[in-house]
Amino acid sequence: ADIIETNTFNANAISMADYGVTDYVYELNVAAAQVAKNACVKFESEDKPRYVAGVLGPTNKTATISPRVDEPGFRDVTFKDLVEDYQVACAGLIDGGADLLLVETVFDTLNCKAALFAVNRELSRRKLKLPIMVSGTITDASGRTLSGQTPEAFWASIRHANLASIGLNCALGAEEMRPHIQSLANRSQTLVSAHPNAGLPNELGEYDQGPDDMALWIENFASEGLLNIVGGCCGTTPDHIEAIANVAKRYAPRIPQAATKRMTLSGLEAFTVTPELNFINVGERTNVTGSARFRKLIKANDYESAVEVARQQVENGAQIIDVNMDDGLIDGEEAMTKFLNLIAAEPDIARVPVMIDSSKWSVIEAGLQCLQGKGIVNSISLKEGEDIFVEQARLCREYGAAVVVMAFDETGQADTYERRIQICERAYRLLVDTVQFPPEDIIFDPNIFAVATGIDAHRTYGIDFIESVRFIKQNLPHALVSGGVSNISFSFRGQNQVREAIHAAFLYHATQAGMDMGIVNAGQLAVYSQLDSVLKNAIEDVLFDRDEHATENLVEVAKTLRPETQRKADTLTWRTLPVQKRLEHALVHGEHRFIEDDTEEARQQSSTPLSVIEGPLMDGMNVVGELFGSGQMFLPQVVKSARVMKKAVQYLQPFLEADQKEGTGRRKPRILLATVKGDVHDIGKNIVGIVLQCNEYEIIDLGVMVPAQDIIAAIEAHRVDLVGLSGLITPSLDEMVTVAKEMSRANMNMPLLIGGATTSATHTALKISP
Ligand code: THG
Repeated sequence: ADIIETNTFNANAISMADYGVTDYVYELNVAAAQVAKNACVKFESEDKPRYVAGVLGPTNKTATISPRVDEPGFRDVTFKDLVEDYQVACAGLIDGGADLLLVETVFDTLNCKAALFAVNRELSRRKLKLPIMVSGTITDASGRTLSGQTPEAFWASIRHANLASIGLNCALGAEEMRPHIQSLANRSQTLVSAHPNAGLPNELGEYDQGPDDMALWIENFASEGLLNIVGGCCGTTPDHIEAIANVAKRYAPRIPQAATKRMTLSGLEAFTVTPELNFINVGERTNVTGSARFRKLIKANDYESAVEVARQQVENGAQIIDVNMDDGLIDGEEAMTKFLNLIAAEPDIARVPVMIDSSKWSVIEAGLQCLQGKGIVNSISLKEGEDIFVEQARLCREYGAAVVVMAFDETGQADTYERRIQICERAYRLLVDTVQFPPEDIIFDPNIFAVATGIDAHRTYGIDFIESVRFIKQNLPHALVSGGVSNISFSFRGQNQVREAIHAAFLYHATQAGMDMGIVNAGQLAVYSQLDSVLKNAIEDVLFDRDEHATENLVEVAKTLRPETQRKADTLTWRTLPVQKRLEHALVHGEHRFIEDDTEEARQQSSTPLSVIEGPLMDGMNVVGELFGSGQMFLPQVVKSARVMKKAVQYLQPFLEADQKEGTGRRKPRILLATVKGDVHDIGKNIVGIVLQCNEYEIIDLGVMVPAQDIIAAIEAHRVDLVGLSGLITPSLDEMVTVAKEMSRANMNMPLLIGGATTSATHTALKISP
């Protein structure tokens, strides 16, 4: 072995408390490091140095999961407790002679983030640099950590810590660990480590895998260049290590991935900002200042309903949620902590990253201490000068968060184009040059203010914001731009139709200029191209300050719009269109009320139920696709369209099945369909499945988020004739390559079909087909 671990897995106060020996933590760590160091010294030589890895174990308490079934917001241990405790252990390890630090068997990334925070504190205090390794553990077939993160999300949550390596240990044998190591190897710019168990335990909890067997499995990943550091965990003996070392030395180490300049956030899943995403929706409703309803719920201590507000945002397509508890009568730190702990227990919400929104630093910090994923701090600024700005930015980095930087300086909020770009540029230079903040983790907010207020000085607010977006995207490399979209329409409070139209027009132009994300009401977005043209013109006159009477004019136009109650009746004029157009309207507007009736009508007019899908429904979805592609629709709207499509297809299902029963009876070709791991999108796949079924195929549908090894196992179990892989997001492209590789490894040569929004013939030919 080149590296040996200290026997300090439980040498932390939280675990030692069970034995009443918390006072010995420092001493135990010193002694353990000395023992290991002595062993190293004994065996090391010029050409064979040996290193001590000072181990920080996970402790026996988790900061992300409540130990009380009926109290999901409760925590047995806090980030602060963990930092304090880990720092003592870390000091002992260093004093005892550890050459590097290894945070291992991480089952909860928040515990790990606390350990890394403590290590960083201790190393800075000593002005010392030591390599830091992190090794997580994936405990079961879910392919996730105990606290629910995928390997990619785990990586995204801790990569800020300047690690020497990331990897996995324990729980699984080498064979079962391989796909998860592959996930890390695909992403990570650092070295990758693996120290699996000697196979899975038998019924008696013993490990049966011998040294040679284990070494064979290790050889399997080493030969493919997945590993830099390798070893053994439970059940392994010196003989295992010897066998592994003999195998490992025959292969070249893995080459780390090149660094990308793309922001990757995480909740339970990783979220990488890519150009295909178009515009990222941050849900605004979990904000006590932005929503009267949410404020009432928090004040009334009705957190259960408040959690539902977050869920509704995510269901409606919010890819991040903004949480704000700033109110004079609410204890912000307490409310933030309580709410974030509660949503951490809801997998459908915790899936997405959190944006912690507060003007009080103490509230932001309280929030940061609750996030196991990589979130966003909203916001920091130069309001109180450079020193505080730099200090807060450094802390954000230590906690591993991205930042929103408001265009605000010592003299106030920027309200002209010049002030906006001057402040953003100044902040960018400080962050990138002084703090070494990664530019892709900076989000500028050049202030969205209300337009059409009647005050002359406000007339350029729209255009100035849009132009500053353009400036930032062109001049401040890799930085992103965001804003609070609903602010723009404050002067039309109470007139939701006008407000939604202003948001749609504003977003259309701001995203064309490069705006990457915005805080929006995810459930309520209008479609730019569907706006009434008189209203749209009046709004654009205001946004672009095209006419000195633009505001009066918009107010006049707004008055001619019918009140809400009448509009309900008006909006039904589309019901008089022919059925094909009605289906299109329903899909584009995400309108589900009449979809079954219209689908039935189309079915009666069609020769087969399948032709309803292939005809008018697909035509409607194509319109949605075009609007999305041209930036006139955003994800939350597409999510609604997809739901309507699903409902239509579900309605047709029994007719499709009845149609098929009249088939021939010969053995049908069998196709396996799956949305690959890391991806939850399945509407396209489901439609393909239905179409194929109607064309006499037998479908084995494995659903979404399917790991490569499950696909391989199912191909074998069902002896399928064809395999179809689906996925919408870019990382799925890599995952499809992985599945194709696994198929080759298993000598499978049936045809492989590739489908999904970001897939292309070129990528398939160049990357997957080989
Ligand atoms: N930049 C950044 N963060 C921000 C903002 C910003 N956070 C807060 C805010 N601005 C963005 N969020 C909202 C949320 C709601 C509304 C506006 C902005 C809103 N609410 C309705 C209103 O006030 O009329 C309330 C309606 C209701 O009570 O339901 O418009 O700019 N970085």
